[in-house]
Amino acid sequence: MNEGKKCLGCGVVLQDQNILQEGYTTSLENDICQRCFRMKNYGEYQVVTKSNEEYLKILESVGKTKDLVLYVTDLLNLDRDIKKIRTMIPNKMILVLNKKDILPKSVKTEKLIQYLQDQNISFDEIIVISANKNYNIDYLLKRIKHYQTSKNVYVVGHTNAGKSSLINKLIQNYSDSTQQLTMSYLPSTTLNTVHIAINDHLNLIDTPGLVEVGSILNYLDPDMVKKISPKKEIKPITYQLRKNQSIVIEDLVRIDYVEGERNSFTVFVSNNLKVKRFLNSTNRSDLKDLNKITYSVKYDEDLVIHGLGFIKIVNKGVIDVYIDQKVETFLRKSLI
Ligand SMILES: Nc1nc2c(ncn2[C@@H]2O[C@H](COP(=O)(O)OP(=O)(O)OP(=O)(O)O)[C@@H](O)[C@H]2O)c(=O)[nH]1
Ligand SMILES: [Mg+2]
Repeated sequence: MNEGKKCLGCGVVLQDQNILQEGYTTSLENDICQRCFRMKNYGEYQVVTKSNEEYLKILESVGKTKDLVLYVTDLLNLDRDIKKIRTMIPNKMILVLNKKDILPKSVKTEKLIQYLQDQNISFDEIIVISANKNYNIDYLLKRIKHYQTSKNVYVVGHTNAGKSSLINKLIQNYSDSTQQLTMSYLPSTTLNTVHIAINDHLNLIDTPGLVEVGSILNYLDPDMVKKISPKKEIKPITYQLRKNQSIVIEDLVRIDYVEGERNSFTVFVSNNLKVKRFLNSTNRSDLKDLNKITYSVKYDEDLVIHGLGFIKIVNKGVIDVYIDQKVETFLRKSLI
């Protein structure tokens, strides 16, 4: 394939030979591929499955530069292993916590920053933003200027964290460019690096996101992916559960409270999802054909359902979680 012109939306190398392959466009005169064109103009989304091999190569090459890196992660789906990317590349790095707008307004920025500082991973700074709501973007730009070591600043992180959305916001706010990176609620939107000159002193480089195999996003159809992706502030629902009661989220996950005193479960997922409570779960078989994992919950922990959200559980107890076995779940110290 020619190593020539790249799509300005997603970075894929453009080609006009094979409609079934990545990067197809009807004419090489075009600036974006057909997939980006359709996503931008018709909201028609086309799923691409990407391996992480290329991603790791890109990270490796970023690590060979001395350039500043923005590591973007989204607050509803905080990377389980923030250390991983940090230890892979030694660059100066700002941890950018995106999508502040979907957490309840009562959650304080300082508390989120403290939560991550407590994990003892070295970042030059941790900054909370919302790319969609333009929150704290001015401050982020100031800090980029402060830390940058050359013109180039790389933007990395898992898929769907909002890297391209952030860069678009910076383009919109601070440059004359009309270039728009392609954004979508589906994983693997950006397919290769894309360079964007914000001004003479700042060149942002978008990268494809790391695909996390444990994320539920990989296993749902596009409509459902859209439904589980919150656009607005989440209105958490709290359930007081006794032993043998359950919470069921759509037909995605069932949580049985099997052992413990009366306990409080607060569900942080998209408001579009139906959440039900069973007052007596012993006689209900809903979703019990899914894979079961039993957790012993300690005081004040979140059950994280990768890609979907989390459930804050206040007291200790034992829960059974029924979920597709490909989807990763885990406990962590409560975020909120
Ligand atoms: N609520 C909310 N949604 C956001 C925000 N930033 C991005 N999103 C949404 O998150 C989804 C993913 O955004 P992208 O910018 O495509 O994410 P990305 O990190 O570039 O993803 P890849 O290219 O696949 O690696 C889209 O549905 C965005 O609208 C934000 O600040 N708040
Ligand atoms: Mg992207």
